[in-house]
Amino acid sequence: MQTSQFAITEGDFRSLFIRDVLDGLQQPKKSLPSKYFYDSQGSQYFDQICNLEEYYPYRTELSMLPDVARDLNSILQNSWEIVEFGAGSLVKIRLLLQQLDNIEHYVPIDIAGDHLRQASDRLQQEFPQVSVLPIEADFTQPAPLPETRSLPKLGFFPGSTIGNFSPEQAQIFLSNIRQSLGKHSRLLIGVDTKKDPNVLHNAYNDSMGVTAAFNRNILTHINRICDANFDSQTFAHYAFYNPVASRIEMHLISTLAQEVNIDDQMIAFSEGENIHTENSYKYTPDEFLALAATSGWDREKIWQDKAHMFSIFLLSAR
Ligand code: AVJ
Repeated sequence: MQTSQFAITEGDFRSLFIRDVLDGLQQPKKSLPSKYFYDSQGSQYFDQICNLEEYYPYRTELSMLPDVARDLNSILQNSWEIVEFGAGSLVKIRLLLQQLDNIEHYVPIDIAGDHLRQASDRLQQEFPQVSVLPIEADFTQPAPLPETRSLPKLGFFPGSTIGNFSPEQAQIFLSNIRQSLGKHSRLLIGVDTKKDPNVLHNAYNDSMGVTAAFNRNILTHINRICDANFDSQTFAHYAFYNPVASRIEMHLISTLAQEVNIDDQMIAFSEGENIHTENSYKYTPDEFLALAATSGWDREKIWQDKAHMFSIFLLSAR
């Protein structure tokens, strides 16, 4: 398999990482970009989160995909190309490819290049009739798609990852992919729904403390890459549902006054000061459709599980 021409070097990654971290921590209200949860340890914690009883989104979406794929197979006529944003371990795409007869190309985009290439090689062997064309890139940045025969494109964005963007950022992202996927494209997107706030709360406050470890691991990741000296045990995991903003907020709260060195800078924390590490927005189906409509995407079909814990939308480009 070829290496992508868009691959970024380790040095680039480190300097962008340091710049993002210092930008976030030098604001009066400290924050960190949630994409930095995902080093290999963080990806392992995330996999553990997906297996938790309290964390319903992953298993609910997974259980819906076989039905979605069956319905989709009668909608998608002729040849299609699937482009997946933030493809991870390529688990969900299998449930689609098992039932879709008309997929010629599959283009998974993910920032974790080695992991992506290994998973792509395995997928290629399982589905020899589909050309698997991985791209190592940060899917939040516009990146050129491979020059393939001009097939109509189905974007795939599962997991409610869209919830990590603010509604304004989500609108920009959806418009951008509407542009890059082109005319006649469609988008299959998984979105977490609004529900009993106690259920939402528990999904981000699991009894085993896996989400807490996942949250704190962002500091360990910063230590390793940015030459920093966070003591992650001095930060408390704090996650709650904010019904006014329609989002789960995750924070790390310093339990003492302390100073932390990052690269050649010093960042001071007072006791009780927070770092905002993640938002996870929740949408009613109508709210999400209204947002998508402002980005050039029209409703084609909606699937929901019986308990309305999760929603999957098929949108078509206007
Ligand atoms: C991968 C972004 C969908 O927001 O629910 C899980 C990440 N954070 N537990 C989410 C996450 C804390 C997850 N997404």
